[in-house]
Amino acid sequence: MKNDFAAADHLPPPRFSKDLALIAADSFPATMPLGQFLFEYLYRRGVRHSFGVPGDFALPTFSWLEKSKIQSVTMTHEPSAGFAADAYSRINGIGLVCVTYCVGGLNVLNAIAGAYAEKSPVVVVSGAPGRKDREKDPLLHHKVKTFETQRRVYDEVTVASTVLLDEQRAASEIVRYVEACLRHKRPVYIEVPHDMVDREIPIVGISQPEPAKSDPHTLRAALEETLALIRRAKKPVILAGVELARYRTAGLVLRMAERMNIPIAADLLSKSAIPENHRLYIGVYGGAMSSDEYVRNYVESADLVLMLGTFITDMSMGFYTAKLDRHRTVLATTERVNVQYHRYDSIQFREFLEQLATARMTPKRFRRPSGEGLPVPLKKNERSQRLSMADVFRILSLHLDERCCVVADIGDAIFGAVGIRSAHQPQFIAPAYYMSMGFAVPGGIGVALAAKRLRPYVLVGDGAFQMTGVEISTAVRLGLNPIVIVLNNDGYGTMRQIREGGFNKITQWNYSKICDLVGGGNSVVVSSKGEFDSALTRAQKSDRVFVIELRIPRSEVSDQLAQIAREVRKVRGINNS
Ligand SMILES: Cc1ncc(C[n+]2csc(CCOP(=O)(O)OP(=O)(O)O)c2C)c(N)n1
Ligand SMILES: [Mg+2]
Repeated sequence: MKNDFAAADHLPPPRFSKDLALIAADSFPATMPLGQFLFEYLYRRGVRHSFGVPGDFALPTFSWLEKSKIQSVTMTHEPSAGFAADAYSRINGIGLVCVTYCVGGLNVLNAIAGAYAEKSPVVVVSGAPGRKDREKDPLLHHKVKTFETQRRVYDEVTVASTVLLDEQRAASEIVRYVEACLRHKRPVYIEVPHDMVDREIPIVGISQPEPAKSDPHTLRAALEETLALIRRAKKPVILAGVELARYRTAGLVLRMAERMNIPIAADLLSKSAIPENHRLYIGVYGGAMSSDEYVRNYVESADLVLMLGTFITDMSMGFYTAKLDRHRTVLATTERVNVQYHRYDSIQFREFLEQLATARMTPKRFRRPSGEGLPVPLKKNERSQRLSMADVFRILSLHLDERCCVVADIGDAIFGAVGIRSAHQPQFIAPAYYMSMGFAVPGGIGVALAAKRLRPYVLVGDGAFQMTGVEISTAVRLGLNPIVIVLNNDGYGTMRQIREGGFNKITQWNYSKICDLVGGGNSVVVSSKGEFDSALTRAQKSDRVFVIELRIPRSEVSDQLAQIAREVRKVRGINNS
């Protein structure tokens, strides 16, 4: 199944090669300096950029990085390096963060925790005190409790963590950890003591990754039960999940949907995993946070919901307002397959999808109402009107096409983005489950480096911008051209919706001055629909960083945020009057 991109031709193929000869032990010299092998192996597995900040314990490692074919990008602050690497990995198939011990490693921890939660394959390489330094347990700078502290902390946010203290095992450890990252689509941690990185290590003990296989009986039983349900269903729907993007299996699901003529909805995490201009795509489902009533009604009245690769999270399911009862659902993920009340383990997700995609089935009756969900063009007499949040997403949608990637931060930037719908197929990337603020500006840098043909459209609230917005400086230095849309509603709008308080106040910045500060890019301040529309046209013509500050009244929120906030207040018993 090497060609599932032909159908879902909207993400570049993962850069990591499936050609195992490239990573066979005999394709390397018999010995290599550890640092050289580390970055050569990562390069052969598809890493082209590294994001980080150096420090003295990491300098020898950074020197090897600089000599390698991987481009090292120094960021303003480690959290940004983590967010950039996370966004990069989602598109590229693998990414890399290089930092120094504890002050760097612990600084980037939150972003890596997000990558773990949302299944983004990031390799974290941290410089560290030397093997010799550790002998008498001295008080070295950057040490917290013991020399093991950072690795132990990382155990919680990675699938595997190691300290390379043994020359004999270093090569096989590197291979094992990088392969684990690729297999599980989750971060791994490799700590490199500064006195190890120049040592010659034998390139031995490298075993090829074995493709996992389903148990054939379990697979057959799960398929038979699923296919029987599909055959009986009069109104089935597919709820495409985020794992389809991570495991590059959206093409298989599209093939299945097309053969069976079954409509497809996405959720907030998987938005854009299925091309949104596909004839079977109906919109984003998330209970009360759905993109529109049509998709909400369709999914809730379906007699079978095929959830494929779906993470069922509180926010993406509209804070417990989604209606997806087990008696009318199949939930298949990389971890298990649940068919109604039955659970099947030992099934490979891809094999399950491959078999569904080729199973015989009479096509269902479905036809999407034409023009449903598409944005209404901007009329002349509206242009002088003030922007509402719904208009922000509507006008943006009118400008988006397949060369755009919307990168949304937390706040109304992400909730309102549920309503983005274009006649074309832009990409969408956001930390929609872990929901850490500060993701989008650095994330835009990761996107731009991972896929040159995509221009990032960064949507960021004023609060989130104050966390990592200065990262625009890196975009200017690298000659990238993200369009950064700052939704300035004077503070923490999302929090205000849930609970009012002085703690939601932040300093009003003059956001458009950021270009003066960092020495590049253009900026503009807008508050009407026409001004926003014209600013987007100007930004699209410019090949530089372009910052658009949107002045939004404090009272303006998207319908999706209003709904979510109402549910959160209800569940938590908050009276916000
Ligand atoms: C790192 C981090 N800190 C705190 C929060 C909690 N939080 C969620 S939304 C929000 C306010 C966001 O403000 P802003 O970026 O201005 O967006 P708005 O809600 O106004 O649209 C806060 C503080 C978070 N999600 N992440
Ligand atoms: Mg705000």
